Amino acid sequence: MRTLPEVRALHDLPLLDLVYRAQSVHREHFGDNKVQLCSLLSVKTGGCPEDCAYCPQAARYQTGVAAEPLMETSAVLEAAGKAREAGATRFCMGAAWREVKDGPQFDRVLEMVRGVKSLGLEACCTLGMLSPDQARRLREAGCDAYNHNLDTSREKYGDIITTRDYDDRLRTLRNVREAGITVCSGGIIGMGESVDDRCSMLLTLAAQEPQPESVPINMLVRVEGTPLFSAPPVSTIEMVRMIAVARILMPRAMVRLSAGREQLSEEAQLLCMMAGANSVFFGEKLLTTGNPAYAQDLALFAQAGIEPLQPRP
Ligand code: SAM
Ligand code: DTB
Ligand code: SF4
Repeated sequence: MRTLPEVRALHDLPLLDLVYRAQSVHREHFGDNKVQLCSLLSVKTGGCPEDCAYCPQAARYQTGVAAEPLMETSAVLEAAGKAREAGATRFCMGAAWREVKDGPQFDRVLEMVRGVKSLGLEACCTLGMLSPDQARRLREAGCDAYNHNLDTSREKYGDIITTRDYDDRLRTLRNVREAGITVCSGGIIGMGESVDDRCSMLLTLAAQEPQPESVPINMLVRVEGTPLFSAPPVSTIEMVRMIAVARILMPRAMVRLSAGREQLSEEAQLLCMMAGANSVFFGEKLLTTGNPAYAQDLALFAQAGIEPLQPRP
């Protein structure tokens, strides 16, 4: 599937046909009832110079998120240890930076990555733009994955973010790939984009060679003070369609049901899993907003016979 009309036709199939196709593709490549649990920690919160219209951490919006300095490594490793005890196998560290700058702060992030790896967790970072050399240093420290979202289509991008462009995003993804780090890249629905914008973003992701190993699909968390606070909400079914199309276009990727789970009923989350989602953020906080508590998720998985992925030996 290579053209936008083809992807759009898939997206618009009757829902049950679409979910059936996505579930068939999913079973062919995964054939199990496993879900990957990834824990997220904001290691450097707020005060970001970028203008991403959805983001509570952009300094220019009054959202009540206080800017904090980069966390100490010991505190990060304590959080990582707790996440592992709760059952997470991947630990993702997020920083509200436009880009990584060489120096003591980046050195500290490298130390965090080494520490997370020594706990037996997969290490993932999301730190903004990266140069080829910085990507290489992250890989050397043991970083397994780098999250850098395209967020929306190339056509829509300028309405959401003006302080960088789509090619900057694609360049960082290339630097990550070339350093031998796996790519985690996806986007957000609910920012006033059209269905074609959503399909176009998925097409761009799927056209990457190789395709991203991980594709987070976020439903906009509307945070007061951000320009998108009053964006109209998207329906659950739109989320299911997005996940199903991502699964069909990227059969081997971990498709992550990411931000927005607090707005989805448990049944809706299970429908997303039927449509091919096989990973979630685990723990009661995303970066600055809420997420279901550990116990709530574990109870849901137990009820549905979904098993958390075990750490790799
Ligand atoms: N600053 C880095 C960057 O932008 O690449 C890393 C952190 S940034 C917060 C990571 C991702 O979180 C964004 O690309 C966006 O997809 C997602 N995100 C941020 N705010 C969100 C919101 N309110 N709702 C849903 N997703 C959001
Ligand atoms: C991704 O796609 N979603 C996560 C993770 N990658 C870094 C972030 C979601 C952030 C939601 C808003 C917040 O908590 O600040
Ligand atoms: Fe900064 Fe990332 Fe938020 Fe954009 S999404 S404002 S780059 S923290």
